[in-house]
Amino acid sequence: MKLSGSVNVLAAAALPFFLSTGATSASSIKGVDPSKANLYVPSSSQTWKCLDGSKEIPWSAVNDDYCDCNDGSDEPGTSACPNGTFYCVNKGHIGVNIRSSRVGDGLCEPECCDGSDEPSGTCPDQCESIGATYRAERERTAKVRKTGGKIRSTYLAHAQKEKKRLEESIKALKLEVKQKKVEVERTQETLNQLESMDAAALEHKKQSQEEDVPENYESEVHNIEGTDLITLLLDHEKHVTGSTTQQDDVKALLFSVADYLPDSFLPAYESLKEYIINTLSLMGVIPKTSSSTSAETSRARTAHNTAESALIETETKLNEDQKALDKLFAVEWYGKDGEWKKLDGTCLSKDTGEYTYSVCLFGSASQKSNKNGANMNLGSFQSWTKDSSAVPGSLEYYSQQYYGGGTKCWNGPERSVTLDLSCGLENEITEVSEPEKCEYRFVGTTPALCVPEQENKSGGKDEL
Ligand code: MAN
Repeated sequence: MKLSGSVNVLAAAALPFFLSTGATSASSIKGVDPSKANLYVPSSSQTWKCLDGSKEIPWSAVNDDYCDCNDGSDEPGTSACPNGTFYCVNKGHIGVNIRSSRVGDGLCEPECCDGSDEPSGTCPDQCESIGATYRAERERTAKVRKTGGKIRSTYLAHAQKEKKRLEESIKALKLEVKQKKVEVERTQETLNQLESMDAAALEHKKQSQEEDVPENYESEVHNIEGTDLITLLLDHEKHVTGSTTQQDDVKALLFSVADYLPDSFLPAYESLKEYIINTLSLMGVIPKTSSSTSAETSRARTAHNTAESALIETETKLNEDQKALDKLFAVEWYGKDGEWKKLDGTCLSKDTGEYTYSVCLFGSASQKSNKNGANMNLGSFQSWTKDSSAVPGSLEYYSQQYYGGGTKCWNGPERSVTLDLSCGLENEITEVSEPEKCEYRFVGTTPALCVPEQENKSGGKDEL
């Protein structure tokens, strides 16, 4: 296999079976990982113990191309043991362990760039150039990580600012709620007082006219509930007053009805009457004037309603701010440092020719036809990665977002998007594909993932 170009460089970095993490001096025994070199020493009687301690063999049996040890440790430099490993020194690049079954198979494995796993002369040693390209690439990504990290720290600062803003707002809103509750109580008390005064006045009026009530009227008004009140009142108007006018007469009629009602109907009647008068005046049937409910009572009721609405509005806002604060540093939302909050609602697009794909982070994703502008809903934010093995809060966890519940595909699932993210200087979508029908994959970059190297969980590397 020919080794050249950046693909092989990346493969050499990504594919190693084991990266060495041990000592830097190579063992004199072929294929031994430097971290185990001190274990490959003969006893005074020229014997050697398998690394699992299961057997003692002559020192000469080490790397004799015959497998003696169950753990394969006696053949680090040959392919004799199926379960053994071979260490490629890869001077100039990174030393790696490969499976010993690959030793002497005639293939030049990219990860063993020095060709030491094959007989001399089979594979060229390309570690110097591969190592140099690899280091240049690492340097570049380290730079991006560093610059991106600076952008990321502005995201963290944004979260802190947002935290402060919300905390202050919550404090002020709590105080406001307290004050508005007092106002609701105060207006309620005033209203109660005025209503009882109105009721007393009504009672007085009723008593003074009681003798005029027809004997059978009480039984008739028992049917008042559920009756079309307007019809009832207009009938009443015809029969009692003989009037057919629409304005003051309607009101006069409403007021006179109260005089004939039994006590138990008065409160319900009063509410209905006010409603009718208000409705009629709104419709322009009658002019807006006072009713038997005093103008003060109407004003008190309006004030109470206004106070109640204002309280509800403040309580809603308080609730919203409280929720926003809870989400700000929640691992499953904007991250334990709140680094994602800054990107909440940031929309990214990618034109692929046929469609323009978009995603508004933590919102929804769409697919817009460039031909006719038709927009397809690809789903809304459901969670960070769907890979349950990713530890919530880890870099891996934040490297993928899932958007689901989009427009249903004909004969298929609801449309959904998996957004794979990595560290980059820009917030952008770089690739879009549809690996399965109606299941889309967006690939993108963001500074939010540019964390310093030590926070990154990748394993140790031992460059030679
Ligand atoms: C539309 C688009 C495509 C999708 C088909 C499925 O044409 O949303 O991406 O594959 O519908 O029928």
